[in-house]
Amino acid sequence: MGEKEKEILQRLSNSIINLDIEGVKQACEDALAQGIPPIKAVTEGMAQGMDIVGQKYENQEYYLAELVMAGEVMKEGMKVLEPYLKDAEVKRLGKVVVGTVQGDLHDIGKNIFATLLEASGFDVVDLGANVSTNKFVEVVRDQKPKILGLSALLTITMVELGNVVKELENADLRNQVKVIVGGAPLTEDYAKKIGADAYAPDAVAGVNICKKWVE
Ligand code: B12
Repeated sequence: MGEKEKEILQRLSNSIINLDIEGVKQACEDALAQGIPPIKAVTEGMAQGMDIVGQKYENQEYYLAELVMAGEVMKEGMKVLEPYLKDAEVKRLGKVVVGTVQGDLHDIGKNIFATLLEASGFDVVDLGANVSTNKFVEVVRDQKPKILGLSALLTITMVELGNVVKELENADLRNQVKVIVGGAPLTEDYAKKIGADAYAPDAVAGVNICKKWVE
């Protein structure tokens, strides 16, 4: 990696940490101008900053207001990068429904997953955050996606992932759809335990699993 590239990735991360909207927009534009792949600007730039914001929150250096701001700053950066993430002409790979489970408002990671899926040629139906189990079941029944992607960021909402899987079983829909789960508190073991088909530690790995499934 060149010095210039390193500097821009660092600036992307720092802009998130410093809650600097103008800085993040500028850094995203510089990343594009420098030919840094937009996905790299997300995963090795802004997402790194978001991790540090999380640590600062844990250490009580940052409070809820800073968390909210960091989320907003990342969204502004995503707005700059998104057109370029979606630009590529790619073959269509099928439908994926995504959403964050009930009681959980975290949607930044889920949005990145959705954006990367679209960039890879999937048709994404994004149900947003705080999505009820019934809603997921209904949409799987009506829209018949190949894949359902569920996100949970809180230890108290992780259980909802298992509830969705169970309700899909009860509705006789479980064998029609692959279920992939993601979000910071999850583990491979947990995903297995609740009967999901896969877990991914990050959005890129998640998209790669989805691609394998439809090959
Ligand atoms: C930003 C943020 C918020 C923002 C969310 C804004 C938004 N629109 O999303 C706001 C301020 C709203 C918020 C609120 C709260 N938050 Co908060 N938040 C965060 C923070 C700092 C970053 C999360 C984030 O966006 N990370 C960046 C993205 C890119 O990472 P990610 O979500 O993990 O996603 C990646 C992967 O996990 C994966 N992925 C995610 N989903 C999926 C899905 C699939 C299918 C796949 C394949 C992959 C995948 O791909 C992504 C990219 O690679 C985290 C700390 C942290 N480091 O995680 C705390 C954190 C998650 N929050 C926490 C808490 C406690 C809360 C609150 C309860 C605070 C409060 N006291 O009110 C509330 C709960 C609100 C609610 N009901 O949901 C705790 C959770 C602790 C726990 N174990 O349960 C954390 C861990 C902070 C901490 N260390 O204490 N939060």
